[in-house]
Amino acid sequence: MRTSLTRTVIALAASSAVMGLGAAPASAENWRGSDPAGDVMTYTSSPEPPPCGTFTEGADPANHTADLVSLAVRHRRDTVELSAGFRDFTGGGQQSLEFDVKTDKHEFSISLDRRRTGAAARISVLRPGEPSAPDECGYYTVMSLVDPCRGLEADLSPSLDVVSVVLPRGCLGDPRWIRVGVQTGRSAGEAWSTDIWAEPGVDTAVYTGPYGPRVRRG
Ligand SMILES: [Ca+2]
Repeated sequence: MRTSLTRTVIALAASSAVMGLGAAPASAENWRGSDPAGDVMTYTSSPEPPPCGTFTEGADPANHTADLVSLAVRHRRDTVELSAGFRDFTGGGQQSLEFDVKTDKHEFSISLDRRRTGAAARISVLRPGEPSAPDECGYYTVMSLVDPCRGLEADLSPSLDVVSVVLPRGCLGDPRWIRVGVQTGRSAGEAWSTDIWAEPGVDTAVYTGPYGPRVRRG
């Protein structure tokens, strides 16, 4: 189960700073993929009945602000640029966004966390560990190491409905190629709204990814 709860655990690991596959055709240095509009899912949890409570999943096609519509990757000589396009990124509210990056060496997660009270976002490069075995309720946890990355920058542009990050290739171990996925979560009252970029027909109920094709260094 890939839920906001799981991703929240990752965010907490990042904030503490102490905790710590598949082939695809080669492609050029730039790649851009689309994601359907109107496919935001909403999750609500209740503690009843114990011990696992109730977890309710629903569709929220009218949600604009958590609706990913594009993913773009530029793998340049010295930097990697990742951009996520939203249906409408205006408005405030707590929101998280993660670019999942698989390279020829490692997997990374570039995490942005915008607090409820401001537009500024915390941004981190994480190296996720293996998920724990699911507990009796099906939940698992993931410990992620925070990788220092000097030069990591993020740009949240509500007027363009785009969130982008730029980072030196060295922060990803100077990879020969990268594959990228993206997901976002946003608070919506008592619920948590999420969207995961995916090609049509691709299952998103996995721990990491799905990923786009390999994008080699330009
Ligand atoms: Ca979408």
